[in-house]
Amino acid sequence: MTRKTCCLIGAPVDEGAVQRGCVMGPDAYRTAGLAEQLRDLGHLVEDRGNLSAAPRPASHPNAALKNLPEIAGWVPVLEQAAYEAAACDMPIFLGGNHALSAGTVPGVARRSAERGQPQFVLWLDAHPDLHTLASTRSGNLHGTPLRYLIGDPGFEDVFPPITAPVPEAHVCFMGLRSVDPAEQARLHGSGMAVHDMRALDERGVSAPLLAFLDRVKQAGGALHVSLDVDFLDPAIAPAVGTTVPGGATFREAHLIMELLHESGLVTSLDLVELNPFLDDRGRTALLMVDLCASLLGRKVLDRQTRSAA
Ligand code: EXY
Ligand code: MN
Ligand code: MN
Ligand code: MN
Repeated sequence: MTRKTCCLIGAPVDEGAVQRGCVMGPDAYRTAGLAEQLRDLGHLVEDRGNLSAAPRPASHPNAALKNLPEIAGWVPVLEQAAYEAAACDMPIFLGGNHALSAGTVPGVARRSAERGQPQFVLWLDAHPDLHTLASTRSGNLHGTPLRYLIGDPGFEDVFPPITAPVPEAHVCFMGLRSVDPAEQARLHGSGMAVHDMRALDERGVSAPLLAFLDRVKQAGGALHVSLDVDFLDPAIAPAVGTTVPGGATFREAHLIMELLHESGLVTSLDLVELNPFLDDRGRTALLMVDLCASLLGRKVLDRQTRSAA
């Protein structure tokens, strides 16, 4: 297995989620032994501690928006930190709620563009997070990052212009099961690969994922994986503020991570929406660490040991 330098970057972004508590996410991953598990696999681990950001003046006509100055302060800090961390083999951003991806993805995409690599994104989530600042009804900004990072209008004067937007055809969703009308409208007819839970029920996780990975490989692309805790079924991952029944099972999630490892295409990772305040003796944090270890190469048997079909 290829030894990687994994950089851990804590992004304790608490504003923008429904329930406060994601601020404790980065340290919960540390307590759950993320660094030790990665070192046990032979990787080098550099923990860069937690980022912080001051609010920036920001306003928008949508009165429902919550904590806009705080998130407007986070995005440029995260973008620069992600750009710098993308010099590592595997930057791992420890959330914090999903609004953080409005900074991490543009940052790693800027690095990929410098390398002449197209950026791809795998969004593992019950939600597409495709609202603009105007379309969100809840005003929770963790429902908007994907719309921003593909370069859609509607974020001007609040979030910075993106130097390397991710082409919508380079986005793949898996696990969707809670999509608002405005998000459905943006998804319909778009170039995004949309594999909701029904698709996974009918076709499994391998076929859709392998098809997407083949496109990344053909393009010589860099792949950012954004793993939202609520992608998983709440029965195995209760520590998240936006649970939706009928999520991915333990095995489906592990198979995705193992296939991602075997592809060798993943160049950055977000672990988002963990809320330790809602956890049960750290079981959700431990599961997310377990999945991260699978993405970084931990497996039960080598392919050669496993019997063929
Ligand atoms: N679509 C709903 C909203 O905009 O409020 C729910 C968003 C949940 C977002 C979490 C991060 O995945
Ligand atoms: Mn999300
Ligand atoms: Mn979600
Ligand atoms: Mn969520």
